[in-house]
Amino acid sequence: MKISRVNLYHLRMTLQTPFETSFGRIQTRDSILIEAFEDGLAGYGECVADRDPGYSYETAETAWHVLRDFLVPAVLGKDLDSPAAMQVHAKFVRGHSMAKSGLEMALWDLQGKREGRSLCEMLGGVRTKVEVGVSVGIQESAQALVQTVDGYLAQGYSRIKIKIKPGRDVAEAQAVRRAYPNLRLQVDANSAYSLETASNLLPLDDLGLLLIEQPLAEDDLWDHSRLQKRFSTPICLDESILSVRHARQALEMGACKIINIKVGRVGGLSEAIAIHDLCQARGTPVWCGGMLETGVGRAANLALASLPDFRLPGDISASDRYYADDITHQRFTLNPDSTIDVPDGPGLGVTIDSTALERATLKSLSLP
Ligand code: NPQ
Ligand code: MG
Repeated sequence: MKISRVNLYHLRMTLQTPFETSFGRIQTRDSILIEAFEDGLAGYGECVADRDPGYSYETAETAWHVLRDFLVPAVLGKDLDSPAAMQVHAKFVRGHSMAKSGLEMALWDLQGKREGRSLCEMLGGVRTKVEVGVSVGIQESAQALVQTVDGYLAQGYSRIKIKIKPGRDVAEAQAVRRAYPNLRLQVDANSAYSLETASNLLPLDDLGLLLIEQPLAEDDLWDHSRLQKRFSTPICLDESILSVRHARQALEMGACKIINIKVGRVGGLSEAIAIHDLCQARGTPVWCGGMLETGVGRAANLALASLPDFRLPGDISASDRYYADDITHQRFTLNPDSTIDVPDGPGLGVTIDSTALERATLKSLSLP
């Protein structure tokens, strides 16, 4: 394929409810939509960098800069054998995974539309619907948390993840466990602990959690391996796994027993698949993480989660969990069995609602 034009849109969308994690609380979500053209056909990709560098060092502004000044110029007019071939041209850019991932996604969508194949089909997906759960932000109190969880269970979600931070951890998880003895429950600390402070989390080991996600710093595989030895609950790494190399080293070190795969964090769908394939070969389960995506990124997550080694429910909630006003015509809804259907249209299987896109756009740019 040969890309002749790329449009970038910096978006800001209002969340249904504020979302609080150990790194902060947000009411609106920024992202960048990438629109790549070949012969009048457009493909779309989502860059999940947010306004603030809380989850990772990337922000919508750094991604905009890197896309505009380096990544897009590096692929415009080049003959690309495949969407993944874009990574060869992007190799001179160190890091900036979310920026790369958004551009790669647009090429996958474009190729799928050109060939009339769904992303699920292109990636080798084996499911028409995938199991999902909901990620619940930090609430006012443990009691408020139980009430919020109650609401999501009533909507049909059968797996709950709660966000934790120091001082808002064991009591919260215990309260949810007491209220729902058989619930599939997991916690996510987003790197809020050290090896020392993580000792406070030892009571979690008695709660039958599916996993404990990213308790320690993202650049600290070694201490995660020491911590995993003290817990029988599997540790799952999110922020620490930036490539298939990190995944292999984490598994060989015993730093985790489960891996959360996010397309943006690992630099694109091709790297996400490589991590999936490694984990499948080594008997390690993976699951699809979430970044409060619009319908574009959500469609990609659903296709990715249809691969065989995605054996735990994804953080891929229905559209209405996050946005009242999404930028795709398609809205993803929860089935009664806590699944969401994998899109089967060409490419991502979504179309852009241009009036909704206009409402969400802070600025746009056309290249060249
Ligand atoms: C996680 N996601 O698994 C992330 C964290 C997260 C669904 O829990 C703006 C940008 C807000 C990135 C909120 C979920 C975010 C964000 C949470 C990432 O760790
Ligand atoms: Mg996480």
